[in-house]
Amino acid sequence: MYLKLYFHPFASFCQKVLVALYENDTPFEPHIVDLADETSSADFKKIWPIGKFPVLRDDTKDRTIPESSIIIEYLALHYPGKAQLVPTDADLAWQTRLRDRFYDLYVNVPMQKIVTDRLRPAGQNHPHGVEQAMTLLRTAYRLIDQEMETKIWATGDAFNMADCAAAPALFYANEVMPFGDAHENAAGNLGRLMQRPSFARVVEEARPYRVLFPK
Ligand SMILES: N[C@@H](CCC(=O)N[C@@H](CS)C(=O)NCC(=O)O)C(=O)O
Repeated sequence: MYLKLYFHPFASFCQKVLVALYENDTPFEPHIVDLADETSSADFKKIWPIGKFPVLRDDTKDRTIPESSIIIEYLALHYPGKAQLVPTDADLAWQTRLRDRFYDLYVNVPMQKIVTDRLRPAGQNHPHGVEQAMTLLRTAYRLIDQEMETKIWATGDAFNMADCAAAPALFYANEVMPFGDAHENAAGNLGRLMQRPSFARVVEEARPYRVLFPK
């Protein structure tokens, strides 16, 4: 029985989990959710009423697992592969979780705020929220740029869960607020992530949906 993944190929948090699955060639049954479609959205909310994806369903263990980081932790525990995405060393593990939280909360979330604001109907925008998101993103870029001066991947030499989080977050953030010349190390990091076969595959699979991205 395959693991089932409820997701959308263009959604950044879903891409984070796809990277993790592809890193380990973990077999899964894809279930694409279209939140814009009433039936698809209603069916998905029967599985996870919060209505945010990705969500993993493991019928073998009768478990429903939401939240991208928790899904990756679950996979590392129950379906491990060649890539150790959550280090077993406790000290490295907390550093990985810290960087994972950083990319989710201070890059992915503000990036989404900027993108979703562009999708709002005229007159329903939230300029103050967007300004706050841009300020947060600017600070995050500065910190990432400092960190990546000496690192190959988010926590050092090994690719792990924090890099799964970093890849889509940085990819889309660079679209809405380009790194520019001031953040060469962050740009270099994104370049490496894009060369990584797991993320290159994710980007390729999301290509048909790029028209959805607001200019
Ligand atoms: N903390 C969640 C965030 C998930 C999330 O925000 N997913 C977005 C797609 S990238 C979503 O479901 N958006 C639809 C909505 O908010 O209605 C995670 O890490 O999985």
